[in-house]
Amino acid sequence: MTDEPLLLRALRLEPTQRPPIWLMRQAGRYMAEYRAVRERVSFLELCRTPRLCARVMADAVERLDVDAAIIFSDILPILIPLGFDLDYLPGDGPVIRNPLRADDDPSRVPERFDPDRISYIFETVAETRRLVPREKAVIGFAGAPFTLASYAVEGGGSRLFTRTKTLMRAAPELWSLFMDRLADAAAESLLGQIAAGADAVQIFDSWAGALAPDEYRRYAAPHTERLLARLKGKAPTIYFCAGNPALLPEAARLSADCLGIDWRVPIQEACRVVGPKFAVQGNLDPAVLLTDKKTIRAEAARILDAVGRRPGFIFNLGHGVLKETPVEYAVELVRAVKEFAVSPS
Ligand code: 1CP
Repeated sequence: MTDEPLLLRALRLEPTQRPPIWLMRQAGRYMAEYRAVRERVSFLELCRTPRLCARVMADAVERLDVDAAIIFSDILPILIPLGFDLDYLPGDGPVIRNPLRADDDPSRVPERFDPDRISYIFETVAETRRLVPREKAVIGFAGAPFTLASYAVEGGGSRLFTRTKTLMRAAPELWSLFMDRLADAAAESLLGQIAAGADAVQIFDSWAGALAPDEYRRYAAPHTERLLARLKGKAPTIYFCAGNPALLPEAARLSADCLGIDWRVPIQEACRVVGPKFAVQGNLDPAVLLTDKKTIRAEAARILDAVGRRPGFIFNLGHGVLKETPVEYAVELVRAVKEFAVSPS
């Protein structure tokens, strides 16, 4: 199949002529087209309008000429059907007005998750698939249980995660019940996205790095594995566990197909730690995209050289595109990766 997305071959660890590339947060505030859409609609309205989500992502994919479109959505709206009152405040990010607390009754955690309440996410996948060329992969996504729980317990973004860490220790049964429900909700979301046409799915564990390895093993990993187990055989999975390189050996025990690597660890070191079983995705520091074209090219070449001919490498940033990023610098990165990889220096 000639139009099979390069990303899918890399996820199966098959040799590819060059590594596929896409960028986390490739559609967002750094793009004027996105800012224009957001002048007209709130962020939640945007997430609930599949036609606009697909347009925003398809335009970004065309502009950057990346190999994959992640759907335009967010990890947090899944909390709404679980009874959380979610809002996004301009400039301040997400807030949850009724966070889960350690002394809450376990009956507050709904017994089952109704995927019909997030059907707009499935429609976004289908619309995105229609707009994006066949040879580019469409990636669905969800938050990992720990990262979702951190928002539901803190009531929004956090730096220290003190309430979350207190709840998981003070009320381990409530924690475990809630984490299982989040894993089930994320599984329902991702299975629906796969049914709607997602070629692969990514699980974002953006804040797992707040945990030490033994805490991660006890309080987070089993629930992430519960989620991954439900996706086995349905579509390839990418697990992005950010913020703490000491967690990589733990992540490498999970049954994902690919591990996302953040910018805090040299890519060759990450490849060594995770071993040959996993595809690997990463890990250019997004701050490099604020420098200049020469530096961007040099840093991209450094990563490609370090990875060498390892099968199953997907070029990406080590975290999302920063909002100050000049779009032409992101375009330059994609161009550089495609050129270097075909004719290595
Ligand atoms: O217009 C705006 O101000 C909204 C900003 C914004 C955007 C563009 C938010 C609010 N979410 C998104 C889109 C988004 N979120 C995508 C879309 C696709 C893309 O362009 O690549 C994805 C994949 C996400 C995932 C997401 N949301 C994560 C995981 C990835 C990461 O960045 O670590 C997290 C942690 C969130 C929560 C969230 N949603 C929005 C913000 C500003 C945040 C982070 C807040 C915080 O720091 O806690």
